[in-house]
Amino acid sequence: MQLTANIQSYNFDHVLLNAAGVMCQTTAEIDTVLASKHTGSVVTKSATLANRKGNPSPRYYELKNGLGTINSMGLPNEGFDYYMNYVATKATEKPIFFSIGGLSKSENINMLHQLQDSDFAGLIELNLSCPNVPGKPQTAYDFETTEEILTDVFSFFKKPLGVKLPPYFDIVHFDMIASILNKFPLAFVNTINSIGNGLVIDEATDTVVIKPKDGFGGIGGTLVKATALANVRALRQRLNEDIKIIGTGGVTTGRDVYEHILCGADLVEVGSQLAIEGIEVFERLENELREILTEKGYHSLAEVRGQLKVIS
Ligand code: RRO
Repeated sequence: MQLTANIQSYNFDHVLLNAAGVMCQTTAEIDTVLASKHTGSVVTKSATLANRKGNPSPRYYELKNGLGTINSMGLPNEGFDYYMNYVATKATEKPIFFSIGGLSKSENINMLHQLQDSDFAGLIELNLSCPNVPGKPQTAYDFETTEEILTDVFSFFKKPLGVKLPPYFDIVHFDMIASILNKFPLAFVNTINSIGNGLVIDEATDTVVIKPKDGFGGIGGTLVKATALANVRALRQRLNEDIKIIGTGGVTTGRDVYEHILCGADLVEVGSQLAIEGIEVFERLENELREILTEKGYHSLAEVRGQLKVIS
């Protein structure tokens, strides 16, 4: 059974990887994801030029009944040079996604120049959707700024680059973001980041469950699956076919992975459930996915990708 995918000349032997932010801040964590026999790749924690401690704790919480998670980590990371040093010294067959999440356009351009001039031979993910840095909006909700940034980036950047998008909730917004993204030679888009600025309340104490921003934070896991599938599907229907899609959001079972692929995902990322279950999640999800494919008589993911049916 082939569970493979490709983005440009990069081949992935497995369809699953972590979502940026989960199990990828330190070299030990990145190594753990890479070493799994059931991952196709790893994405590193979104980097800023300088290292950051992030927001005060508590800043992550698991909702009851497997509903998902809320986080307001605030972009804690070891700094750009740390991840550059990692990819420069790590020998691996798996292509690596290097995620950057600068706090300004110039910070992102600075990091991209350094990546361009380096020997890094993997893929780059530009995070335009962090919901948790106080005072900083989620860039990709501002269509004009998004186009301006991509215009500047592609004026010099030649390596394979994708963008991490926030969830959209309006058909016209799907049209608008897709028409902008289609102007650029993007290798991929990754959809969705967490649903920004949700609020979760502790039943026993009537108190918010995380400290930053008085409790507002990004929602992930089961609660966001329908939104994630809609974004994967809507973008697959609108983007140039050479822009691949990484589906992220609400994956807790092999069936969820299968549904992302039905909607058109090339690779599928696991965030909340990886945080909850640990590295073993990839083996379970891959086994569950294989079972579904076998039961339905498929021999590869290529037969499933984008084949969602609608009611005529
Ligand atoms: O670090 C975070 O708070 C964070 C980031 Br950068 C992001 O892109 N998405 C998210 O849910 N949390």
